[in-house]
Amino acid sequence: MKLIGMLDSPYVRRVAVSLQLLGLPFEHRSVSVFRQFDEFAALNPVVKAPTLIADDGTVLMDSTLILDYAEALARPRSLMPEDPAARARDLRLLGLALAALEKCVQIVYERGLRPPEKQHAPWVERVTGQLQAACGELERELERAPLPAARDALRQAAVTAAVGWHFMQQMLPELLPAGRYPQLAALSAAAEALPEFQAAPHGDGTVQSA
Ligand SMILES: N[C@@H](CCC(=O)N[C@@H](CS)C(=O)NCC(=O)O)C(=O)O
Repeated sequence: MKLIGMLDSPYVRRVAVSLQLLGLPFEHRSVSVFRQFDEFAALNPVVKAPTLIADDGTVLMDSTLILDYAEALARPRSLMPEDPAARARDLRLLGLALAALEKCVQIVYERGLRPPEKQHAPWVERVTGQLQAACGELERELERAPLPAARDALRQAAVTAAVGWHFMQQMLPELLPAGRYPQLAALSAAAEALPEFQAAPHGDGTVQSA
């Protein structure tokens, strides 16, 4: 199967790291949704990263849906807990991490894609508050019970929180001072040292399988 999209997208990166952890071989093509719009559109006319082209040619998009498919392929290997209570907690953590990422990307697009005179301060303020609320909740959850960051115990919630924190620190460090979020910073540092993260570094490179 083929994973399309750049590793500067946290959504592409969480899929790239997860496919490796699940033991699923894939080819990565680093195509930009902005600079290579036409090339991307030839693979997926909707131009959403990540896009996954399955071995039978099915074109999937949205990282969470792609990971659902990957989990089905990898069974019995999984990055999600089976136990309903443990699963509910991981889903809560995932919801918080994905909400934070959505808000971060909204701010990045507002700043990067809109001309300054068309930026709407009340909207940016609202989204910034939501971003900080999601990271604050996530930090409190990790204080209460940290997520294991050891390679063999790593779950999807940890992959996404770690990829997400690293991305947010690259993009909006001034809105999320690392000292205020020590649990997230520690999880991210431990995860970034793992081979599957190092094989898929944030940026414009291609996954070098771990
Ligand atoms: N909920 C989606 C978000 C994906 C997303 O927004 N990807 C961005 C790149 S970071 C993208 O495709 N942007 C181009 C666009 O939306 O037009 C997911 O989890 O995959």
